[in-house]
Amino acid sequence: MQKIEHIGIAVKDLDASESIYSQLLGTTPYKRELVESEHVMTSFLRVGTNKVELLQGTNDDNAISKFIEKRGEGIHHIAFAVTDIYAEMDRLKKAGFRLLNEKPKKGADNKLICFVHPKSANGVLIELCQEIN
Ligand code: CMX
Repeated sequence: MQKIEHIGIAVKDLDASESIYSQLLGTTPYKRELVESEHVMTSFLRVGTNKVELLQGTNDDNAISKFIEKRGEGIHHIAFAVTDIYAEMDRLKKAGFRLLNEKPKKGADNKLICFVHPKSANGVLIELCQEIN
């Protein structure tokens, strides 16, 4: 894996959190993007070569709202950049990690993504992401 690409933070109110993280990081979000398949609205801020992704659920039944209901707002996942997501998925599967996707799917910010179950990684939801060229 190359580096931490972004850290995903589950929030209740995207407008309010954009304001908090803009102040905190001294920058403004460079994009908002709806991930329709996941029912989440995302907002991205750059911090050096990494990013912070703020996530808010857009309906009553999505991973972010469920997470907040159970655990409150906070760090939802850590995403690692990979150059060959198929090879990494194969490597992790063979090593016994529980992948949440059979095949990579289209994620926010022009990425192919795959999640690894938090029970496989000491309680942390892991995302693999590969830039789509
Ligand atoms: N980080 C750490 N632990 C988490 C978690 C997270 N983000 N989400 C859930 N969990 C915990 C639950 O609290 C639960 O813990 P306990 O058993 O100790 O109570 C455990 O994981 C398993 O929960 P589950 O009932 O099997 O599964 P859930 O229905 O809670 O779903 C998960 C959890 C990770 C499988 C599901 O959220 C998922 O498939 N996530 C991937 C997709 C996603 O997160 N999409 C939103 C982001 C999209 C984007 O970045 O664009």
